[in-house]
Amino acid sequence: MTASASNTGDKPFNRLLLTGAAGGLGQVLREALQAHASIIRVSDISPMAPAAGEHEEVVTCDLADKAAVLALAKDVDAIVHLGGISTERAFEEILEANIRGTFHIYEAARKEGIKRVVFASSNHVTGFYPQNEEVDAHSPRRPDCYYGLSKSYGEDLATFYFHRYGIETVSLRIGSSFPEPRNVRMLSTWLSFADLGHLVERALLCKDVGHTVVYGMSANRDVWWNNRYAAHLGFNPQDSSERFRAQMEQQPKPAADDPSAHLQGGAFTQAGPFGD
Ligand code: NAI
Ligand code: 15L
Repeated sequence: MTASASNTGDKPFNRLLLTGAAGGLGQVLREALQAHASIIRVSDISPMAPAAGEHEEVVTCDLADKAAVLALAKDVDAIVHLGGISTERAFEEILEANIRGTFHIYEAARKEGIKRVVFASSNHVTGFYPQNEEVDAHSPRRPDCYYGLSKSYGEDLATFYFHRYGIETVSLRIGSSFPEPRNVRMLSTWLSFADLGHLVERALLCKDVGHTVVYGMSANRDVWWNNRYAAHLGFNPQDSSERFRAQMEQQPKPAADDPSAHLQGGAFTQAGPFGD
């Protein structure tokens, strides 16, 4: 277990840092992480709502600000890094929040002696695979946009900081984590909030992960990803998108050449260009 040497409580960690805590998944994990740490330091560039709970510390921080991120990680035992831009945008925006921001997180981990990071990567690291091809953590990456490239770089940072400094990471290539799937594509990519909570728990508590890459998906009927190289995590999703199938299949079908119908990354594969 990656626990604080100074932790004397009955929870595995004394203090966890959660970035992106004001976002959709941040809100979910603020609640779910309570079981694992005495204090959660919840951080975002945006205002936090609801305000700090009893076992939370709220710190407003721009991930692009290196000094601020170093201060943010003080006295932290592990980091769940969700913060950043979560869809496709112009490269310059992605550069600041995601590329520099994730570098700052790893530098802060190095300087503060933090040995475990859970990194919210994305299925868009491999978005240019066709939907009829099975992909696993060893498949060559095919990022489908600047956003996907930034997540791919985040995974490279994780590998480097493990080999160079012994900082372990579980990179979660999250599919589509929302209360419910929103379209037919998400019947394959959906990750329920309950399964997300379980996945993050395994990513924090599992021993000897080195740098493990795992796809974040529920136990859906038709999946494109195989987690054979992450079996040691013990991630055992319980939900399935199947109960939403009839409802999703009532939506108008995308045209045959629409990327949502044949590429794993769907619409992300066609975003941009920006600023022409
Ligand atoms: P979100 O967009 O709701 O939350 C991201 C949070 O990061 C926001 O609250 C935003 O204010 C914050 N942020 C953006 N730029 C920042 C900066 N410069 N400094 C500090 N904070 C900044 O996204 P969501 O859905 O909660 O996703 C969380 C993470 O999981 C993201 O990294 C996203 O890329 C990743 N992910 C999410 C998926 C999903 O289906 N929800 C799928 C794949 C990956
Ligand atoms: C992501 O990486 C995004 O953060 C999220 O908003 C979804 O669009 C998801 O991928 C997806 O592929 O559905």
